[in-house]
Amino acid sequence: MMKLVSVVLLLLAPALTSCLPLVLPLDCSDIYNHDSTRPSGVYIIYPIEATSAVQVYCDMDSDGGRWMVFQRRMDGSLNFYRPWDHYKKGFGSAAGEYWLGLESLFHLTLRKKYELLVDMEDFSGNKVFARYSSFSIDPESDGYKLHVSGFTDGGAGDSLSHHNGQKFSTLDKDQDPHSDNCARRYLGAFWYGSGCHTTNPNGVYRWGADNTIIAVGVEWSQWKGFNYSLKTISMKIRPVQ
Ligand SMILES: [Ca+2]
Repeated sequence: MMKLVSVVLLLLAPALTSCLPLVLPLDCSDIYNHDSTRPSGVYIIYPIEATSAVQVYCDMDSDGGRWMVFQRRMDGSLNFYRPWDHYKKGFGSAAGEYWLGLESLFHLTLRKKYELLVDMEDFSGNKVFARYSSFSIDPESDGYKLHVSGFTDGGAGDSLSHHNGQKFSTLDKDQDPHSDNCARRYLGAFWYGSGCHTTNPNGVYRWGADNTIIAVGVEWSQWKGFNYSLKTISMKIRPVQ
């Protein structure tokens, strides 16, 4: 009997799978390409496989849209000083502050070539950006090492190239080449380098200029220095066309 059931299921398998929607969006670009009138907002994507549904914020406005936000600070409502497991799996809400997760990022950049846009704003309403024509990360077995290149200046200057080639570090997993634990020293989590950081987007949310503790804020040093914590910053990727 079991054998018969197995055979019947086997014969039915192609018919069953053809009933499922075949194209699950991998990223915001897939959503845009399916319907270019979709506005910026929260969407469900499937970065790893059909069971990997996750909410993300899609920026359909900046420079042609299609951007998938993987990191966003905007109001200080969420604590970003978190351990490895949180940065691996992701945390927060796509409607507000969040981190998508390193495992999803790895799978995405494995499947497509991506570019990176970093948008930021200070507390005076000034907005700038930095753009990189190539962005990818390695698997966890290689420490989710960052590969970023092809800088274009949108007024922010280049604070990310220092981090190229570095592994990701958190308060409980020091993979940075500095003798100290950069995540603990600067109260964040990032691809810290030999000098720890030139940008600390997952640092402590502070309201603008604050030099009480050096370089622990949400900083992009080439624009505002090490003692100015930004009002907003978001890191977003889209496939290179
Ligand atoms: Ca270290």
